Amino acid sequence: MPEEEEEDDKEDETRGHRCKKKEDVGVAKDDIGPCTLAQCARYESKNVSFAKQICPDSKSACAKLTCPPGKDGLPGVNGLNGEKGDRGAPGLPGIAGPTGPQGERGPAGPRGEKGESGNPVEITSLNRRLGTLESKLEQYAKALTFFKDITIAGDKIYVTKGAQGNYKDGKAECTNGRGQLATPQNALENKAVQEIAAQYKVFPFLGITDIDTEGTFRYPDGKTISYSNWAKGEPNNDKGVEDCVEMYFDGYWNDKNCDEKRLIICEY
Ligand code: MAN
Ligand code: CA
Repeated sequence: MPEEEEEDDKEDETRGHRCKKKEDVGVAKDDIGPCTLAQCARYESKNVSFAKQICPDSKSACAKLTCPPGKDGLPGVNGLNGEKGDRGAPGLPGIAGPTGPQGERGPAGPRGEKGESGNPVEITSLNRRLGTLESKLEQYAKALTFFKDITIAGDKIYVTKGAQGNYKDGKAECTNGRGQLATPQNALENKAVQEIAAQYKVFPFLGITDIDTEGTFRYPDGKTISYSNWAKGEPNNDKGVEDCVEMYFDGYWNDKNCDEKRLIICEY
């Protein structure tokens, strides 16, 4: 090793640093340390450009001993693409869509609990009015039944004035009185009409005919009958002229010519 360089190394060791030799220039800048004034002068005298790399402002600042790091180089060329990464976590939920159309009505909910009992004062008042109505009704019933031409059968009330007429007259008589010809629709009602007929000793006409369609008997509202009590062999539309219905004293029915005169019994 030449003497000069041994001297350099020695001096470096006393300062705790190692100054770069010419051949080391170009290594990472972190390896470039401070220079002594003597080193700078010596390097400068040998090779100005080298000295400036070690001590860029060697003419004056090299005396301050610090060689600043070089500037960053240009970025290198991009590397090759890496391998495809793992699938990422799901993204955040998107924005809610517009409101849909209204759904169908759901089933009825369960029955609620029984409510509290009503105001006792109101109930007392209602009970008093109900009692008044009941006794008034009883009074009317007594007055009407005294004349024996009113019969109550279930939900129906049968009334007669004892008058007679053909079907057309009887129908008009009853509808004028805001009722209709007697149309018994069960055995109880049939019996009530039968008793009135027996009492007056005249067969009545019922509010039932097959005037619209032969063989199809209907009530005044046009509905087909749901109850009948035909006598044996009836209805037979005798001589093709029997569209009305009379009741015998035994309660059985016979289809009969509407022009005959019969007892008029109305129902309410
Ligand atoms: C007999 C039967 C009845 C019919 C009458 C007519 O009694 O044939 O069906 O309605 O005669 O008067
Ligand atoms: Ca007949």
